[in-house]
Amino acid sequence: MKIADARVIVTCPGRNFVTLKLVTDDGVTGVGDATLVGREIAVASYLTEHVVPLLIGREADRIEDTWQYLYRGAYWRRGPVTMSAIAAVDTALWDIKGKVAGLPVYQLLGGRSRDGVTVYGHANAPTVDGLLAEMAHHLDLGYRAIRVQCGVPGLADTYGVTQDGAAHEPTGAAVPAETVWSSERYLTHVPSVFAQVRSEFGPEVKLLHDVHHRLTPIEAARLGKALEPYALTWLEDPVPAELQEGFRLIRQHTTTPLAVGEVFNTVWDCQQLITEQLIDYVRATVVHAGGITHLRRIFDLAHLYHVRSGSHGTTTLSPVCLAAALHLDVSIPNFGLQEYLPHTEATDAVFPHSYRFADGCLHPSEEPGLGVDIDEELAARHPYRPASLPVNRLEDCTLHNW
Ligand code: CS2
Ligand code: MG
Repeated sequence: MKIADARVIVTCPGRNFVTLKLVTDDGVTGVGDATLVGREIAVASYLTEHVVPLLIGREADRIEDTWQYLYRGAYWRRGPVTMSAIAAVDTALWDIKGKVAGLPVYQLLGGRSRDGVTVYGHANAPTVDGLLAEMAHHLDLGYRAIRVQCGVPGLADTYGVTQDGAAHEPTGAAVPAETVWSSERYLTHVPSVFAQVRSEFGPEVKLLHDVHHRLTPIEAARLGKALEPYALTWLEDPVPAELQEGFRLIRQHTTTPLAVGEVFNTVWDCQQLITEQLIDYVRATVVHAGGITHLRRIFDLAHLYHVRSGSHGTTTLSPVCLAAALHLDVSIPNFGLQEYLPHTEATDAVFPHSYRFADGCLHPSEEPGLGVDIDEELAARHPYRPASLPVNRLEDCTLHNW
């Protein structure tokens, strides 16, 4: 069974998505997400110009060989563009293999290790009162784990916070919006937010917080320590992770669990973090970490060091990525949590899928393959619109991490 056709589909049903659709000479299809928000066209052209010509005529069942062929064969390895392109091919080939086998992909990955995939949602608001209302709303929806983000007095914008509590996924204009940040104001305010959330909702609900790469290791150590009384499930991306050893300083000062990795592309980005047990959750996900094949490798290494999965799952990743992630989430031994922000109706219409949310869990599809597809006709009605993530500056205009 050979790959006979490969189509790169760019669509924007509310936000931009890049999808690869493979078709075999037997007419079996497979889909893979290749969305890299703010750099979508770079991946689309990498696929169209450099990968698709190599796929036509290849054996569709040789997933590992194709992965190695695209990774080693590129000579220029790693990086978000290359690994998102490889991820799309890998994911589509697993979809095909599941359909040919007549099994949902999680059965090919070793079957179920749990009944459902516990997810976390986002509660956010400019004020603590608004946040408490959003928390109550998410508990009513059935979430047992909730990420908490709140406005900071003195800052007009804060990562993860919208005026109406909607999900904070700010890809606006083609030219990035600019926000202003102060770590001092933030560090002063955040512990009091968690004090109020815990006193309002008690010890049961799992609480998470995303620092979004904005602190230095010693500032992160201070925050982690100040949050210890509130028993967070994780503190996410406390510092940029290029300097993996930077986490040693955080570990020296706090027992607050750490989660990192949504921007990781290969196991090399987190090898030291995992083998030195400097983190507790790795947040890499299918589309940016080389697909199901490579993400499983990352989780297998993590498992040896008591590190659990906590895959990225915002609406900047398509339903194809989420569907694929759920097959890994339900089968790996070291599952922790899966991020889940519902996509819009327009997006769900373009990407019909059969995973479902119930009682705080997502349940992967039982259909053969991944259980998701793309409606190409509908996708074509939503042309691409350039959109960038914001840029962040300190109060003295110094360029900082968004
Ligand atoms: C965030 C993301 O959900 C998260 O953990 O870090 O929303 C991130 O900001 C966006 O996906 C960037 O595209
Ligand atoms: Mg994050």
